[in-house]
Amino acid sequence: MIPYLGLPVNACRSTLAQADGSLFMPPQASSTAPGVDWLFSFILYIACFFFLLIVVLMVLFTIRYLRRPGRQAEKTATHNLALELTWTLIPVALVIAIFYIGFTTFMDMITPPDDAYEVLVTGQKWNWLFQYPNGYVDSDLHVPVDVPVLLVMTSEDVIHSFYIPAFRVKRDVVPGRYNKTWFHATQPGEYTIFCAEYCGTKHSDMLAQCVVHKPGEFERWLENASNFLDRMSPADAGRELYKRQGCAQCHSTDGSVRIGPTLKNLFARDRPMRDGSTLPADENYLREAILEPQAAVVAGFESVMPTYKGRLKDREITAIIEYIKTLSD
Ligand code: HEC
Ligand SMILES: [Cu+2]
Repeated sequence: MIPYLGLPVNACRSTLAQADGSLFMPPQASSTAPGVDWLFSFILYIACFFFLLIVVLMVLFTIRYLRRPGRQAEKTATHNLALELTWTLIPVALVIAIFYIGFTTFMDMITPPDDAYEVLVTGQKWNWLFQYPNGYVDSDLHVPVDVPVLLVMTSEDVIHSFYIPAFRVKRDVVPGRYNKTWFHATQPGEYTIFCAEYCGTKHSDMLAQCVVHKPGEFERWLENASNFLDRMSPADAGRELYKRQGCAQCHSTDGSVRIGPTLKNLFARDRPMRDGSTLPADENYLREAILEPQAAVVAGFESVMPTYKGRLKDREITAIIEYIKTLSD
């Protein structure tokens, strides 16, 4: 990946494709985004105004009252009631206004509507998993446009932070507890999901897409995506699972080493283990590698693979194994 303005290119691409983002802001693609931006600009402009006012006066006064030869110190006023009231009451009114707008916007952002569509989110080193009400799991978040969506989020390992800049949504994802956030997407399109909490070496790769579907399309997508095991050959379904379950974050299929070993030419080869033994990579080996990754760790790799026990059904594991077989020549 080539860095572009500090972001990986594939993260930037979808952001750049959306015409209505400004130079400083991503597009406003959720119902709360305009309010958040308005408050941000309001505070920014106030800060700019007072910065200029103070600095300009400071410079003028420095010149005006500079000590010069032959000049006497002028008599200084003790106080000026009108001036003191002005510089107290105006800032007080501004601070109250900022608090009021900030507090009401924040309450809107953390109070999901009762009829929100619920998606379960799991953060893990280093990908996101999204589970829909019918049990289907995907590594991207798909949502309908114009429907409030509630995310119930937890982490498998360390603290992550779920962040969609285009929706102005950011919330920590903490192991051992559930954090919620919600949004109401207003424009169909694809928006990048980031992890905003440094969570280890591949933190910056912890990316996903939020696909906002046009009216009526979301149901069709979910129906299609959920039935893929029935519609496809095991090897094809295995390729889908490899992509959707986040295996691709850590395992390549082209021979290159990522966080884990490549899956290319893995099947039926002898695998060196960390403890010095050698295991043949047959079906049972692959099954155990997916369900009990800690049981036998491949030499030269960290034991960081999450277990998929309870998350993949037998049929799905079989499909993945069939797919891994097709990667051997
Ligand atoms: C967070 C990164 C990560 C994810 C996600 C991940 N793995 Fe792994 N995987 C590893 C690492 C690291 C190893 C090597 C260490 C070990 O054996 O535990 C490994 C080992 C393996 C092995 C044994 C490979 C060999 O060379 O013998 C298989 C098979 C495997 N993973 C399959 C999968 C599948 C299928 C998925 C998705 C369902 C997956 N992994 C998800 C990191 C990951
Ligand atoms: Cu993270």
